[in-house]
Amino acid sequence: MTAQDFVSPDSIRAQFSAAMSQMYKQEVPLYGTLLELVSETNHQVMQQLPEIAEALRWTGEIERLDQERHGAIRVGTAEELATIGRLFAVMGMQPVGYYDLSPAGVPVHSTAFRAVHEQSLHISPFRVFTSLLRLELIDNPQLRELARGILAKRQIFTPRALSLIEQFERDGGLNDVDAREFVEQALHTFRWHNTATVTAEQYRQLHDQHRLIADVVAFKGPHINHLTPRTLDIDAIQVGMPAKGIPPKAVIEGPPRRRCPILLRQTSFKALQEQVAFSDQDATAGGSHTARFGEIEQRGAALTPKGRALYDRLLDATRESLGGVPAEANAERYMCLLAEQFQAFPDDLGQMRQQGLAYFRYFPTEKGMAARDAAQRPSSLDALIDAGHIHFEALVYEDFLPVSAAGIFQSNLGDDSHSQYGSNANREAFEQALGKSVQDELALYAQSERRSLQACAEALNLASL
Ligand code: OOG
Ligand code: NI
Repeated sequence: MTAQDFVSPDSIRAQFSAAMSQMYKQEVPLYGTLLELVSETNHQVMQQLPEIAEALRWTGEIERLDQERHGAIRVGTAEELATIGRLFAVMGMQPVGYYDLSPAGVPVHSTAFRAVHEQSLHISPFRVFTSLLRLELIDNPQLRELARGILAKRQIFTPRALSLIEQFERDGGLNDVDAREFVEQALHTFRWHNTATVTAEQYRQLHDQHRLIADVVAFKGPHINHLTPRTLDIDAIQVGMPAKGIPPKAVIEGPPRRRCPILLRQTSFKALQEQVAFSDQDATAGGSHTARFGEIEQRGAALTPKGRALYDRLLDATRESLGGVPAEANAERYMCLLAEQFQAFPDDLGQMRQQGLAYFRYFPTEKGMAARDAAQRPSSLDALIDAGHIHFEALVYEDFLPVSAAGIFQSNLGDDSHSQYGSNANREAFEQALGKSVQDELALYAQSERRSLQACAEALNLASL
């Protein structure tokens, strides 16, 4: 077997993402409805605002938009997390970022598995927000042991998936036939099971401690709990959802509506109540569980540390002046306060660039190319931009936001979950469970920006930029 015969991990990821979407459409029909709404809205936006389509054409995002989605899973043990990491590596996905959800009363910490290079992201931007249950945060020792014992007995991967992962690690790749089989086998880990592994009474105990604990512990595997398409106008989606019979959560998480979107805005619809059979009951006993929900997101510019600090400060100030957590009752006031606070964040790509608030991608223009051998021409980046030799667009944010993720968790778990765990970040323990460190997303954006500057310099025949 030579490297030429291996299917690229990017292509395996694209296949897996398509297969996952297909599976989820069958499992959760509302997801299909949501996809239609998002696709209609995206077409409308591109027709009505050709400058948005133009920007997406520069960055190539226009080609990835239709297949853009992220999923989320919650695993129960360190071994499960480590093996999930190896499974995603077969698809070219690396753990990026560390998210501590404990301040929001959710006993998990998380990372996002995704491709890290812009060329790979262009082929498939599929990402999975992956959370690890933190049994150490459960204060009831008996329940902790019950959960530990149940989790120790389950195997969330098929034997064939495990052997294909080993084969990939040993040989350095998978051929076409093996890659297809891998996709099919890997999918099993993410399926929904309508039979629980615990009795109705055990489920009740786990559930009473925390709904999320029941969701992780009581089932055969880490069912994918949502799959999120990317829209170009989340406000239109929020307004359009009820007409399609989909009730949205009260507020859109993240920054307010802007001309130049930043980071990530997300909304979701409440979890579905689904029938399950507990191990001591049959399917007609009326058992149920709520786990799976729908989510939609709009992505904008990746922010530099300076931009991110400004974002965090404005978001904190908004929450402070609201005097509580945004919910149904204060939703309108929250969105007003948010818009007010964010007036302090420049809504113009040029200003955001000059003030060092966001990361960018740079492209040589036709004019720049025509002048590449001219004796007299500007050579600094700013001058080349002013002269129209270089065009820039914001680098899209590929990651998640902890406050938003907490809001999504909470709306899906019911607004009644409180902050009972305090702040308990423990990145070291997470990385130890994972068996490797998570990558720094800011470093990845900076590298991507650097590469685009280098490519520009080469194309324009300049020593450097
Ligand atoms: C994950 C919630 C977070 C996001 O997009 O921020 C999330 C979960 O509920 O498992 O998906
Ligand atoms: Ni999500």
